[in-house]
Amino acid sequence: MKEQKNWSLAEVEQLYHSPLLDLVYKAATIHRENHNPNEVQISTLLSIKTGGCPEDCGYCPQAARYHTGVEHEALMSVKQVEIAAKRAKLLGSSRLCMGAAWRNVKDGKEFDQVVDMVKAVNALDMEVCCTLGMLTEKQAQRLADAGLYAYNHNVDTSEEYYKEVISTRGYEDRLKTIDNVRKSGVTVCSGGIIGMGESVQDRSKMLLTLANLSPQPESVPINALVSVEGTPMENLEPIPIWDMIRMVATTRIVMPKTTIRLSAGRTTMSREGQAFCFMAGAASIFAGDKLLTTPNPDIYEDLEMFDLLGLKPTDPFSKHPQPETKDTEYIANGEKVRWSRPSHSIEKNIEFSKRK
Ligand code: SAM
Ligand code: DTB
Ligand code: SF4
Repeated sequence: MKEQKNWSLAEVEQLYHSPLLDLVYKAATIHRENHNPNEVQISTLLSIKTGGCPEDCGYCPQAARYHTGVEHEALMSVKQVEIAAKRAKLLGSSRLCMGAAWRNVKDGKEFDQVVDMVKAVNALDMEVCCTLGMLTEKQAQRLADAGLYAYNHNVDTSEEYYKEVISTRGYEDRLKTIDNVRKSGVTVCSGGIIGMGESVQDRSKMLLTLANLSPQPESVPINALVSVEGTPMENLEPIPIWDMIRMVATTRIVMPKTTIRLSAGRTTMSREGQAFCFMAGAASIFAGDKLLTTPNPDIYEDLEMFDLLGLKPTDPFSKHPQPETKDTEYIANGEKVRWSRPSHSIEKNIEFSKRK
């Protein structure tokens, strides 16, 4: 296997600042060598537990200490999640990312319920991703055993700028959770936000942190800040689209095999701008009229954009095989549900080959 390149800050910054068309051309070439350039994954976000978070992330409308108008909502039931996942799948989503406004995962009834949600969505033949805050190695292993495909935990920015944005936890806490996820065998999804007042050097340092993880994250979401009234970042202006294009292109070059996700902030991006991002290596969008709590483009407008650009939604598990689950049952609405493997599953294939 080809050895992973160790990037330096000067190299990443030089890439970011290179003439835009050279940068995009280089990124697009690498993208085509490693991915199908006409495929973009449609993913859906689902806020399974909203608001009331004890952390002080300066960008986040779900932090309890800011008055943003986000209503606190208790943890959803497994049945509600199943219904939302089926709906998302019908609209073309192959990945469901369940987000909880938690500082960290606590063992107990609520975590057991999330484990059952993971089993239920995996049974629908969709990639299941969770973003629940900090996680121990043991908790990551439980999610892996339930069939979790990916865990999202963003580094968000450079280590230096992180202190300006969040005071209730440190950068090393983020890296520790990412390491716990990696050890469990679940794929790693980690990226960040641009437009929080950080410098280009901070953006480059963030990419350097991610690119120098070994192995590199399978998935990197790039968010543009959605500035929300009531948060300390309420007055920040949206970033120019050129910054997003540069960020996507640089990410593509330093992490050639990673799936880059064009995440928050698409409501202010034109179709031309997004097309440029797909050209530069973005291969996923979050679809549906809501992200976790903030607005997102209308799904039918996104599907029209796919048509216009000739893009095809990516099938689930095209990059990594579907995870196995260790048990066969989960609880939905107080009732035990038998785990039903999708038709192309290993077990069914074995059964089928035995019959022949
Ligand atoms: N509580 C968990 C955590 O912090 O890891 C999971 C949920 S949190 C909302 C997931 C990610 O959403 C954050 O790490 C951040 O990158 C992104 N995010 C939150 N608010 C945002 C905003 N206003 N604009 C852009 N991205 C945002
Ligand atoms: C990620 O990097 N972006 C998504 C997902 N991972 C969880 C979340 C975006 C949230 C935007 C703010 C909100 O809607 O509350
Ligand atoms: Fe809480 Fe996550 Fe929002 Fe931070 S980003 S306040 S940890 S929900």
